Amino acid sequence: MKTGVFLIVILVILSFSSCQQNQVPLVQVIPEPGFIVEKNEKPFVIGEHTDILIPDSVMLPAATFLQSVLKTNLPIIFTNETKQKKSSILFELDTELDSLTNEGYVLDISKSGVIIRSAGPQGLFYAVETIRQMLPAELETMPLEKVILPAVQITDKPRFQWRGMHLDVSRHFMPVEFVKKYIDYLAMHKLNVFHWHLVDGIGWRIEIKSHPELTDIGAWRVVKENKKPWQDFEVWKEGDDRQKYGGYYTQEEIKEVVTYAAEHFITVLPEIELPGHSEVVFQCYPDLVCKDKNNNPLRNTGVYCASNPESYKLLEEIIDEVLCLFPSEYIHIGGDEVNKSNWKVCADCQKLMNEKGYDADDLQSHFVNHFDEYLKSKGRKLIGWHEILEGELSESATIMYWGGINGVADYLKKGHQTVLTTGSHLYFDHYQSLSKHEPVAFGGYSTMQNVYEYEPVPEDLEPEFASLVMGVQGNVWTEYMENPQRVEYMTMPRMAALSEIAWQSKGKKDWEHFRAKMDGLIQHYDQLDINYAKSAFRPNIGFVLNADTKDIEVTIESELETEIYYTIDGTKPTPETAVKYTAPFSLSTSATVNAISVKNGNVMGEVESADAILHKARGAKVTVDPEPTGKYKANGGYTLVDTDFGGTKWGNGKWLGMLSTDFVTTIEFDQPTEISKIGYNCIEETGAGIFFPQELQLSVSNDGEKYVGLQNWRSERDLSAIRTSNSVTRTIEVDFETTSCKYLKIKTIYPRVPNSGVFIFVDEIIVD
Ligand code: NAG
Repeated sequence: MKTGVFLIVILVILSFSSCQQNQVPLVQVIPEPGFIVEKNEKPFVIGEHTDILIPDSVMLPAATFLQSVLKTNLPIIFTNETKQKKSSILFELDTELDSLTNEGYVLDISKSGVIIRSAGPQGLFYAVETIRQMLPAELETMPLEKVILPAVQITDKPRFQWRGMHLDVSRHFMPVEFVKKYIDYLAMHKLNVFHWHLVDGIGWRIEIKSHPELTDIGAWRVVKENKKPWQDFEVWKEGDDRQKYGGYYTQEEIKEVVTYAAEHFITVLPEIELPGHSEVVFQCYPDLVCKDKNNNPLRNTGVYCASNPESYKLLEEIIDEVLCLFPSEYIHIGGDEVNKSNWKVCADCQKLMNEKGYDADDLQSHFVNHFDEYLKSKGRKLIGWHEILEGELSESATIMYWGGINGVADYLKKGHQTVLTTGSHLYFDHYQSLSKHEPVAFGGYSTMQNVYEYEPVPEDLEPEFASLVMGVQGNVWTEYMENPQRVEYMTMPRMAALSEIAWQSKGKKDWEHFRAKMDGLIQHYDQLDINYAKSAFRPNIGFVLNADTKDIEVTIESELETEIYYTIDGTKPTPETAVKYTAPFSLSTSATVNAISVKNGNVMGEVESADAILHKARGAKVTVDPEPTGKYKANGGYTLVDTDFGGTKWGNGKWLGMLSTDFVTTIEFDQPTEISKIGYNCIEETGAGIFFPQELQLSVSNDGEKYVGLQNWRSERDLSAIRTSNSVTRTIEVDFETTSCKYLKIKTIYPRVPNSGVFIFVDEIIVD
């Protein structure tokens, strides 16, 4: 009987909510809750007589958090009553809700009050985070006269147990106050692991009482003129009067952070890098570097000597102190990018390798496994970057995978518990838009939408391997993040997209719904004064050539919802003076399109510009011989005359790339055409083996067979002096006497760089 009534209620509710389909949902929360039932009932008004009822002190953290969210002094009353009193907010621990896990909760709001239930205090806390996002953002900073909660029932629980964010405080030190703020942000997004990358080659940030040199020397470096502080570093020593940069956390501060995190149900995972990424350790203890056969120290490559007992002793002493500070089950031991060159020449390492029949990978495992055993003996577990799988790794070790999306399945098949910090999507030191206004970042490219759409468990992966995915994490390497503001810029709002992957059940993503929900969340960010990136709001100007009319169709869109205003007369757009973009439009003459995005009355980011160039070769037939290399084929020869320029990233799929070959581009006009110049657009990043052309040889023809030389262009640059680690674009302009032709041939000669493959990347070729 009861079940029957229950079913009818559900049906009524479902039919009621389906009538409401076109209305804005009452609950817009990130990450998306599991089930939301909107009740056909008046909302709950929190008033003077509202009490917060808790049967047990374990609910106190969630209850006090609710007080601070509501900015009221609602009394917290201890009660044995499990029934809800009128106008109360009742917290309940309900072990029968085990199926929800300790992190899940049921939030039941009716007009007479609120009941919050979970199997553990963490779930109660998350229910309050949900309430926080259901309330007006202004409440983040000031009390409101009337606080109303819609009548809904939410049943929610996370998909993954590990929902992490990492922060590298070695490359750039971040003050304790900011670390706590960062923890607040994690909690707000229902993330539960803070991976604290405390040490790396460039700076040691954790006080180790038995080895004070690590921070006395290792926490400070000299700021060099014209250098980022992390480049070409030199340690600072007492008495040096040059400007120093750095800092470290005392053990008291670390305890404070760990406690603060625990209050937010966040585990702090400390990372002590070994055996690599440790240059600074050997600046402190030069004697620990590997030695050659004459006992002379080798170069400091940042790698511990795997045969020296002192390496193990030092690390054990460090780890002992780390274990006293961090209660986390896992300890991260790094293990990435180990430069094994010293081991191959170190006399003692060679001896050890010969004795044991090891190669260099085995020696790495020998080192890592030692600490796996050590941590086990102390009741903890080891986790490390995926390179610790090189060699024979202990089966119990857990992996943090940071390769690209295509390698995930292979790593999971190796059979270890794994946290996915997939480099192609979850590296928040990578660029988040293609705008030239983005601050310099490490490289890479992963937009808000790329993060959101990332599905961590590969399709078709056998369940036994899929179940090894413990969760996901965003990594924040700070080589290019000099201060907290920059960290906020790179992590927010991508952290919101990460939280959806981490929390929401598989297959329930809905990008349009997420876009709409972000409106609410950014209002909270604004109130909290977070320096979040405007990248996902930037207007992206796209050109598509209409093959028939040869006009350019212009689209202007932003990833997240905004109002867009544009001009085509070169003036700066403002909401008052510019045209509001509503649909794609056509251009039949060249123009500069300038656009801005506006959200809640605020201009988001800079003016974005793009030149629509309706040149004479647009839409012509183009062949490229030989064909472009590998994946750098874009849309074939047509790419070069489609009026859509390659942009600032050579890997964005818009560029044609040719590896170590001269090549010929032939443009066939519809009819004989008078031309007098070309603009050849190319990109260079010599660090990635990409160079500008050495020479362009132009010739023309009217029958496509007999060609007459027209003009050559040659670079006079000294190649040995060229070093660019960031991409630079350039238009090579070649002018010549006006000539009429049906075919234009451009032979591109690549620069012969000794001992190196050379890529040429070319996109639009403008002909006028
Ligand atoms: C890798 C390094 C890291 C560096 C980062 C930049 C890992 C596990 N290792 O080269 O030290 O800061 O990428 O994206 O990411």
